[in-house]
This record gives sequence, structure tokens and C-alpha cells, in this order.
Amino acid sequence: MLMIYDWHAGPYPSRVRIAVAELGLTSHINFTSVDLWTGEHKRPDFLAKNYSGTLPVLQIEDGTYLGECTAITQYLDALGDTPRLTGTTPRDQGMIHMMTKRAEIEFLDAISVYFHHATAGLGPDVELYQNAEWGLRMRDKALRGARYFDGVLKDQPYVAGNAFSMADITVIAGFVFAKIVGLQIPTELVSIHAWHARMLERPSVQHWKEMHLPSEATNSSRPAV
Ligand SMILES: N[C@@H](CCC(=O)N[C@@H](CS)C(=O)NCC(=O)O)C(=O)O
Repeated sequence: MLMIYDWHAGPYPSRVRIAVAELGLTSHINFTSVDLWTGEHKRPDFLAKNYSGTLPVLQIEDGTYLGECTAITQYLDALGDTPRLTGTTPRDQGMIHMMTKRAEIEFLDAISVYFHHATAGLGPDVELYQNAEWGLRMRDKALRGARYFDGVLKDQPYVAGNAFSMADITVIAGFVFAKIVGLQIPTELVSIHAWHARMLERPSVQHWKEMHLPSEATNSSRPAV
């Protein structure tokens, strides 16, 4: 069995949960909750697993800890006979890598910075430094990113071309985060909204939150992140 340390409703954890479901690996994985809202991910025992103090983290059979959604997805994708999320040809692998990186830098990570810096974020006990001006700039960057991906999706069905991939999952997570922070993706961006509506129909995207729920989550009044 593999172990994923995450928080069930987190946008970045959603990336790996969607990948797990897409790859049919749910029954091979145990989940351990790390509570973002109490700063569990910043404590020494968790930092020993992931220096970056972020979720998710995958622990593989030999005890190694893998952080970073891209690395975890690549590892899980390589367990099957044929990679389904990270590309099979050099061209596709390069394209998926590039578009995933763009989806992080231009969209998802920018929304994350907006959340942590220009909103209450995870609260005063966890957000020890905030810079609202930087956060608002990153919000605007994310909206520019949405416009860029809208243009990409005018011409092709998926973020990295003709097949669903890790790049789509990364933009989906951007939408997850945008919903949590109340960031509206302009309705005039019809291509990205049409693509998102199609993505929401995928079983992996419908069910990622329910994959594993910490016992207290069902009664929680906290925001969903
Ligand atoms: N680059 C990392 C980012 C992970 C990340 O930011 N995860 C969020 C969970 S939604 C987190 O741990 N945030 C807590 C924090 O930054 O304090 C990845 O792709 O795994």
C-alpha cells in the first residue's frame, strides 16, 4: 500500500486525488489527514516528510516521501503499463510538462498566493506573513492566466492537446481554488468554462472529495480548503 498525506478538500490534494481516481488506484492507497487549519503541515514531524511544508505528500513502499503534485502524479502514472496522464511520446511528455507548469505558474499558484496573502487564508496562527498587495497582483495574474487558457481551449479539447492529462488536472485545481476564494472566472471566457463543464462530468472530478474524509470533516463549519 501507498500512503498519501493530505487534506481532503485542498485544491492541491485534489490534483493527486483526481489522478488516483483516473488511474484506478484508489484501492492501493491509504490516506492520512494533515490538518491545514491548525498548521499541522508546518510542524517538525511533517516538515521531516516534506521540507516545503505543503500537501499532498506520497509515501512509497521503500519509505521515500514524494512532495509536489507533478512528481506524485508522474510516479503514480508510471505504475501502470502505459502512462495515461503524463504522456507517452517525447513530444507529448514535453507538452504536458510545459502546460502543467504554465497552469501552476499562471493560474493555480497565483490563486494560492492570492488566498494566502490577500484574504484571511488559513488564519492568523498559520499565516505568519501576509502581503496583500502581492496577493492582489497574483489574483490579477490568475485572471490573465484564465484568459490564456481560454485561448488555448478555443483550438483544442484539452489543455495540452487532444488528450486529458496532468495539465487538465492542474487547471481543474485552479477552478477548485477559485471557488474556495470566491474568485470569479469571467463568464465571457466561454471556452474555458465549456471545458470546465466537461471536466466536471468526469467521475474522478466528481468524487475526489469523498475519497477519504477525516472524521471531523463531516461536521466542520470551516471553509472547504
Ligand atoms: N507546489 C506544491 C504546492 C502544494 C500546496 O501549496 N498545497 C497546499 C494545500 S491546498 C498547502 O499545503 N498549503 C499550505 C500552506 O502553503 O501553508 C505542489 O504542487 O504539491
